[in-house]
Amino acid sequence: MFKWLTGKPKKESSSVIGTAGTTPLKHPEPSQSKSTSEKKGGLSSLKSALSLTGKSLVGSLRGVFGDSGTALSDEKIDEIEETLLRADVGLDTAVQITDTLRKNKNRIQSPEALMDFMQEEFSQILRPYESANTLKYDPQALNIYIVVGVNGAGKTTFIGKLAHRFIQEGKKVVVGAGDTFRAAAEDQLAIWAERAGAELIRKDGADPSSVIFEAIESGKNSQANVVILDTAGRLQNKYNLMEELQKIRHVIDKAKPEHANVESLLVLDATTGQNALKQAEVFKEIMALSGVILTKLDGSAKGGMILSIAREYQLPVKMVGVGEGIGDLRDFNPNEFIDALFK
Ligand SMILES: Nc1nc2c(ncn2[C@@H]2O[C@H](COP(=O)(O)OP(=O)(O)OP(=O)(O)O)[C@@H](O)[C@H]2O)c(=O)[nH]1
Ligand SMILES: [Mg+2]
Repeated sequence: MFKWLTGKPKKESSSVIGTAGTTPLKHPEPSQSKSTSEKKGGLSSLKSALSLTGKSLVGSLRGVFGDSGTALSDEKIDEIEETLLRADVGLDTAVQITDTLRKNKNRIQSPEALMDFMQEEFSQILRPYESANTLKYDPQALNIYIVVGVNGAGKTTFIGKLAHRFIQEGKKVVVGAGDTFRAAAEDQLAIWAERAGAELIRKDGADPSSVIFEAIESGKNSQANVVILDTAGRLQNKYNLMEELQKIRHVIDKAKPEHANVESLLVLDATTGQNALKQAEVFKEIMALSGVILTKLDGSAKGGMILSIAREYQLPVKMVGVGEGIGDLRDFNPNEFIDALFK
């Protein structure tokens, strides 16, 4: 999916460096439908979003195990590895889990024991990131969130949801339309900003850095609590992307006030599986990331990638998108994730 060019970057920036896989390249207006949380109530939507993953993973693992009292053969352990891969647990992580399983196979005599083992393995992988899983917010500072990711991943939608959440909490929010490559992107953010009640800074067709500079200036002048910055996901190649993001980071460092909390958030589309993991690798190489926002978990049976994001890329998942509505954003909590999968 990523077709990196190694040569000199081209000026023209309309082509796509990567897309979020199966997501059609449309730029819709924010969904007017009620959010999943409004329909189903509270935290249950993380659980319902993950129910596809949980059902398929737990169902398949039980199926592979067969009857209680039988021992786990090497063939069965291979099948378990395949089951993990199908749930989008990356290869290295799946191999690590099944290697441990092989060493412990004598004490695992029932499907229940296998589930307990899996839960323990999953929580060991996610535990080191537990404290990093919350989105950092400093009430004494200007909180600046820069949102990056390939096109279609869900950046603009996430920004709308995050702005809404902060505004619901009584915070003052500025959003900066740093994706200046196409007017529709700015229009889309404008609709979200209006719905959320955030101030919008846009300068159609201008250099993204100048928009970002102005958004931070505006945040400082109006004593806002939060500035959220949208960026383009469709740069020509890795070199362009790196140049652009470095420029943006430089501007943020110059413009930010003395007391600032700056977080770089990578948005990944859960439905794109291994392709999203590849994107994590590339963006991590390009810039320091604070964590991942995993979107479209509502439409995916592939929540297993959360494990690989943590273990292979040492990135905490901070929040998850569970629908297209403005309220469809959840904090990510490792224990809740494991509960949703196995209970
Ligand atoms: N089901 C579902 N759809 C989502 C979620 N988040 C975003 N989407 C949809 O994904 C599509 C792309 O979202 P955008 O927010 O435009 O993605 P983007 O990363 O800003 O894309 P570019 O501006 O092209 O770089 C839209 O149709 C959104 O409604 C989610 O959590 N669940
Ligand atoms: Mg966008």
